[in-house]
Amino acid sequence: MTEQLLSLYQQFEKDFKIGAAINRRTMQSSEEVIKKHFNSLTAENEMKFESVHPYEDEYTFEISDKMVAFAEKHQKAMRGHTLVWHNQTSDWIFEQNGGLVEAETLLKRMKDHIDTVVGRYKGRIYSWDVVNEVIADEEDKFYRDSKWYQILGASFIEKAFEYAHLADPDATLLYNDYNESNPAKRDKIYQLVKQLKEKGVPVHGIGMQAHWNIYDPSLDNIRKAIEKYASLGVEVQITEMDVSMFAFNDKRTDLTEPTEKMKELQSERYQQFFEVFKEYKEHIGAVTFWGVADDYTWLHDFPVKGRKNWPFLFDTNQQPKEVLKKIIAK
Ligand code: HAH
Repeated sequence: MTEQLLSLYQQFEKDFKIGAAINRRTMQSSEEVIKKHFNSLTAENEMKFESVHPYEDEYTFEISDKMVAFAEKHQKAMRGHTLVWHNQTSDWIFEQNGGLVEAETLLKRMKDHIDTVVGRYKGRIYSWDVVNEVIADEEDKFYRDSKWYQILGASFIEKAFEYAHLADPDATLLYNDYNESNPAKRDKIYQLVKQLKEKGVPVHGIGMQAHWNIYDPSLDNIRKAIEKYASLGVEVQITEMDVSMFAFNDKRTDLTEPTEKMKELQSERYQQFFEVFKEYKEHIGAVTFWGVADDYTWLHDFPVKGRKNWPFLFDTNQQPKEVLKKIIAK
C-alpha cells in the first residue's frame, strides 16, 4: 500500500485556515493539490482594480466570478485582494480632463469601486485586503508617495475601510503590506493601524505578506512583528507567503534547479515558520501562500525576469516536498 499523505489544511483546521493564491492557469494545473491541501483561496490578480474595473463605466467580473464559483464548488473560503493599491490600478481613476483628478471626485470613484466589488461578493468573501502597501520602505518616510496620497493625503486609508465595512459589515478587513517583519517598517505599520483603531476606523487585522527567503527575515523579527501587531487586538493573517531560494539582492541566473543546500535551508525554514505560526495560533486567522506549486510563481519574474524560483511546499510536478510531511506529522 502506498502511504497516504494527510492534508495540510486538515492538519491545521483547529488553528488557522491554509490558503493559496490561484489564477486561471493554476486553478486547473494545481486543482488536485488545491482541493486536498487548502481551505482558503485568494485571486492572485483577478480582483485587482485593473482586472475588474478597466474603465469608469465598465466592470469586468467574468473571471473573478468564476474563481468565487470554483471556491464555493470545492467548499473553500475566499479572500479578497485588493481594493486600494498604487499598482495594477487603472490610470483613469487618477485622471480628469487631461490632468489629475480632484480629491472629491477621486474619493467618489473609490467609493463606487469598493461598493461595487465588495458588494458583489458580500457574504461570500470572508476577508478583504482593503488597503495594500501604503507605508514607505524608506526609514525617514512614513507614507508611500502614491497618486492616492498625492491627491487625498492619508485620508483615503480610513475612507477605504469605512466604505468596505459599509459594503460588507461581516468581512474581516485587513491592512496588508510587505517587509512587514523589518523592524522599522513594522513600527510604522503598527503606528498606522493603531491610529486607525483609535479613530474608530473598522480595521480588523494586519496582513503580513511574508514574501520571505531562505535567509531572511530572522525568526526573531517574524515573532516580534506578529506580537506587535497582535498587541493591537487585531487578527494577523499571513497573506502572500513564499520562501524564495535567493536572498533579495542575489541576482544570479545560472540555476535550472535549486541546489541541495538551498533545499535543506528551505525545509528547515518552513518547519520553523510553521512552529512559529502554531505558537501564535490564537492571533493568526489564516496562512496563505502566494501560489500553490513551483511550476508557477510570480517569483519566476521578480525581481529577476525569467529566473526560476522554487518557493512552495509542492514541486514543479505538483508533488509534496519532503518538508510537507514533516509539517503535517508535527
Ligand atoms: C505583492 N507585492 C502584491 O501584494 C501582490 O498583489 C502581487 O501579486 C505580488 C506581490 C509585493 C511587492 C511588490 O509588489 C514590489 C516590491 C516588493 C514586494
